[in-house]
Amino acid sequence: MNDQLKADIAQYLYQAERQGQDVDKATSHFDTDISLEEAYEIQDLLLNLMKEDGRSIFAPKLGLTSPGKMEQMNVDSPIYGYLFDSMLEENESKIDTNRFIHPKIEPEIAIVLKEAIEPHEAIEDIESLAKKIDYVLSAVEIIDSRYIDFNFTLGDVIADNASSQGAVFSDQKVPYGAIDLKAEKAVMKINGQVKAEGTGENVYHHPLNALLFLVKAYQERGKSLPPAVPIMTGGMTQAVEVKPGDQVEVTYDKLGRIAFEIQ
Ligand code: OOG
Ligand code: MG
Repeated sequence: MNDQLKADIAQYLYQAERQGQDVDKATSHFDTDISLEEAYEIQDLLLNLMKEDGRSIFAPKLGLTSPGKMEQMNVDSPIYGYLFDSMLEENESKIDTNRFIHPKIEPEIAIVLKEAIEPHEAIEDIESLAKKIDYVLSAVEIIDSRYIDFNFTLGDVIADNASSQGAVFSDQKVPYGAIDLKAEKAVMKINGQVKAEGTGENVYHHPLNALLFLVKAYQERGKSLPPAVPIMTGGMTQAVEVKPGDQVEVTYDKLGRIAFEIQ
């Protein structure tokens, strides 16, 4: 794929996001395959366009880490993308979804590192990764693919910044090691009805395995993984659609409750 096509795809996705207008997946619209490497290059171009608007990156995030979600979206690998500070929403608030096309919510476990993980550090397993962790917290991501009906290939969704558009974090920080992340359960209710539930085990068998995937992807690309920001490890359940008026409540066994109203 030539550089012009990468720039055109980034611009196509940028305009869709700015205008809140869903579009055909890039691989169909531009009649091209997108390899994983090309997809992350396009994602970088898209992030640059968003930064030129004055928006700043808040934290990286993982996606498609649960076997259930991989199956739902018909893909076979986790991915990563970025939350911008403009995407952060308050817990216990009303969330204006005007900027969204077709929001869906997913409960997540987020992990905060004590110190950066550099490209050449030897982090081979979750035991060595655990030593780098400061604390964990609950999150609810509000995703919003720019693609019609969330219909995409792996290359498409990576290029589209992993469907990022919103996130709510709990302010309850739980020391890593104080709870069993694999067993931690989230129950997601909309208007009082349970819509989805799942545990940390759904996140790549353990949220730390998901984070390890990100560490490896970053190290392969010579990037340093930042400390002190919550890194979402991916949905613990399938994503569920929300609409204005919905009251969302997600309770976790040990992590903090997250609730908000969709407007
Ligand atoms: C891609 C984003 C997936 C997650 O937690 O799995 C994601 C999508 O499903 O649109 O953020
Ligand atoms: Mg997510």
